[in-house]
Amino acid sequence: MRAALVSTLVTATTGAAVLLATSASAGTTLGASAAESGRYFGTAVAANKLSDSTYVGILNREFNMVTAENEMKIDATEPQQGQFSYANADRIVNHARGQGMRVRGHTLAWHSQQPGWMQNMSGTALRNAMLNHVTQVATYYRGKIYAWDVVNEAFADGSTGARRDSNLQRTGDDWIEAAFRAARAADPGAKLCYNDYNTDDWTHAKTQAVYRMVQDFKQRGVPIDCVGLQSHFNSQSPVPSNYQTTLQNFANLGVDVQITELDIEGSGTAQAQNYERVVKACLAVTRCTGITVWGIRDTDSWRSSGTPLLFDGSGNKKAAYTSTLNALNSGGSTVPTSTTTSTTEPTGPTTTTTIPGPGGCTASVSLNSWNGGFVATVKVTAGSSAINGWTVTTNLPSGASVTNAWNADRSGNSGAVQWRNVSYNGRLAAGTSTEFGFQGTGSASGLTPTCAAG
Ligand code: 9MR
Repeated sequence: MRAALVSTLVTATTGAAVLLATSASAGTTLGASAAESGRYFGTAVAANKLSDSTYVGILNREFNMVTAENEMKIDATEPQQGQFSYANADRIVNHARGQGMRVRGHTLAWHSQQPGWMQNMSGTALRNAMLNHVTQVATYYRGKIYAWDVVNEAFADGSTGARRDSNLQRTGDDWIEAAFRAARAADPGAKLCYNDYNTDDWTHAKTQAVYRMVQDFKQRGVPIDCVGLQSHFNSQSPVPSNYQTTLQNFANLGVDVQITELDIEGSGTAQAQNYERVVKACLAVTRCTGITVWGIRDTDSWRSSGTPLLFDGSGNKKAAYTSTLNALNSGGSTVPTSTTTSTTEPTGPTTTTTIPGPGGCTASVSLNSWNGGFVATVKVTAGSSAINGWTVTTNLPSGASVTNAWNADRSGNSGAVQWRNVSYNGRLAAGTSTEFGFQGTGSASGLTPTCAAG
């Protein structure tokens, strides 16, 4: 059930109009309640449980984001070098999309769950094999993934703040940024995340090390859009008192923050209160855009003996479910969403403008049409922060196709066409613009471009 929305048009300090939505009534499921503040609520899904009706009933009712628990890992998708296997991952992606849920991709490059052939590789051969894997898998799922965990768990635990030793790390420190660049090239529309555990406590050396890497990537223009905090908690690793500080500090680097694998061992009121703290911390941080729990029922968990999830083994809602739902319904910051306004002048060009949140970009199109063809000029404008690159998506109506383009790299020529900046027009200072254009056949009326920075 979607609550009615009360919309307020406000003017941000930059002068850009931002549409804020406020909830007028509480949601009754995790996904619907999270959506009221512009967030998602997701779960890890195992393909072999999609035939379990209790499991699927809860999945379809409560969640609006899905992560494949194991099916998109390297050993699953490339079991033999160069032979890709997507059947189980596709079952999850197709189920999610069929239910209108989005998908987080997990994971393209990781020291663990490598197929045997990759475990035995090193040096340039491994680097190339890793980049080929990233490219192939991200290309196969292009347009279907909301966010990719491009690199998972690349930092060591403990007090050193060093990279984790692995065959991938031994190919050179730049393996992480190389993976991100390959992922961006393969799927410019997906948000690209770095994902790790034990990065929840702001004072930990590992948290600081990941923070410095993300800061460095942003400064050098390495494409990164989000940081995933896995957030596996138990008595040895409790929810830290500075958890919200950690989320906020990452967000302040200009990336989204996502809680990607949440589970909290325990039971009863104590567990319920811990879930409430985590949810409220996310809601307090504007760029904390969603929460994923690592499984549905306690019996589905990788740590089932710790009963760390929101539903018991029979699928009943636990106290932790209720506290999570109540926390989602308690208000909090609203994630700035891109909103679209459109004006049509019957005799002149059509102009459509997308208004971004801070740090994003807008795209507007001016269309000159004739019977059977058109020229579109697209203006890309940075939001309230400078951007290092942009990707614009234009959904062409059926029958329309692109014949010629300038000032942008293109993928596709019909349907959802994606446009990526070229070398000379990716960097835009706050509020400044650049233009690219294309010519096509058919009709492009009603074109509403969207823009993603990064
Ligand atoms: O939940 C996953 C479990 O089924 C697998 O056996 C395990 C193998 O590595 O991976 C689990 O998921 C992990 C995730 O991919 C990365 N972060 C830690 C998760 C829990 O181990």
